[in-house]
Amino acid sequence: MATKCCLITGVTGQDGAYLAQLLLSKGYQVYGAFRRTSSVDFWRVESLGIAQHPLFHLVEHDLTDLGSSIRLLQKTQPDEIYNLAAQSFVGVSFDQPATTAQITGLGALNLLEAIRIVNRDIRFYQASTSEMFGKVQAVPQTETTNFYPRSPYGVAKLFAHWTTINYRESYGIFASSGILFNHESPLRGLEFVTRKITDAVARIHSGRLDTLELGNLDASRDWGFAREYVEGMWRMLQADEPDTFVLATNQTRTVRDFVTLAFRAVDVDVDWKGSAENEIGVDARTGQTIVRVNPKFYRPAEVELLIGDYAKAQRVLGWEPKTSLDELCRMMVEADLKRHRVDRLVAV
Ligand code: NDP
Ligand code: GDR
Repeated sequence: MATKCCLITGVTGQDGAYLAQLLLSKGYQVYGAFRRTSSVDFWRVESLGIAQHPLFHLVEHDLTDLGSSIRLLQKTQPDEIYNLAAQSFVGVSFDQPATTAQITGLGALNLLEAIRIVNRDIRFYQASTSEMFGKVQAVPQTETTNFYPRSPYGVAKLFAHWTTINYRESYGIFASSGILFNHESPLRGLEFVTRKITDAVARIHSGRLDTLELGNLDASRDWGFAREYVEGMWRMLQADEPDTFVLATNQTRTVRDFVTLAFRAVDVDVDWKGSAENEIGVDARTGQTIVRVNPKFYRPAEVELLIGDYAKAQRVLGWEPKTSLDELCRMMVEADLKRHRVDRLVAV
């Protein structure tokens, strides 16, 4: 069988790096698209050891430019496209709603238009999100739960999600949408809450930081391991039919729980005191305040509770999550300790 060729947008991001590694291991020719900036950073693909792989090619692409998408498809002639590029930080989307709509919403439309124009046989994966569920309509959330996005990011992703379904139904394009719940890893960006926490734990542990400041500690998320989720993306494009699938763990924990877990990985127990804006986390042994709420990290509208039902993905794709949140959190703390040159994890 001829070597398959794929195009991954957002290859410099967390999922892009893991997916590129997975598809290279399956023998794919991988084109990784990145956007031009004055100082592009390929640290993730470098840390996975794939930057120099003979089947890995980096290509410049502006997601907001239809012409750029058309030329990219003509040049790379992929069998599969994974659209992972986005302005993906929910918090920033409140300050940059129009930019978010252009990249995260219209970017997907541009790629689908390019497929329609260049080659309708290309299979397309859209990185949809549990943020589209937003204000809780039902728990756990499934492929049929009503959407109620609570941020410009969620609204833009919902546009891209329905556009994907529309191109599937209108033009017969194999366009699938993965509604992925939060997934994390040592490659997660520092602005997202899990990595912000594990990085701070490593810095507090090595004496380089006194206190971790966070926003809403009550938000509950369904957190899984990113490496397992990119496998689910690939399986969606190998299925017999294009469709929509939830990938999740069916477990939910608060931000506060994640902080407690992360400190436990360095043998620190956190006592929680006070409430709302005055809540603090104290090192149970030393009495030192190590966590504080800072309302500047609150969002204008919050998604309070996410928990996903992945039964359809399990049934149709044979996909299921394997890594527990305890294991994931420990893996992330360990990686951050290493980065901060503290190489010994205190036994729990
Ligand atoms: P990241 O934020 O780590 O990566 C986003 C990628 O998009 C980066 O490569 C970034 O490039 C690129 N990008 C941003 N703006 C543009 C642009 N204008 N043109 C081209 N590329 C651009 O996200 P993740 O890897 O975590 O997520 C991958 C996708 O999955 C995203 O679409 C995200 O919204 C979605 N998603 C993520 C979930 C998660 O929990 N991780 C859950 C559900 C959906 P640069 O490096 O230059 O910034
Ligand atoms: P989210 O992830 O918004 O779910 O989007 P994030 O880690 O940013 O926030 C999760 C929850 O933690 C609360 N929170 C804080 N968040 C951040 N970033 N910083 C803080 O200091 C802080 N304090 C509390 C947030 O309010 C929120 O409730 C992620 C992204 O990867 C999206 O691209 C993806 O679509 C969704 O996950 C599923």
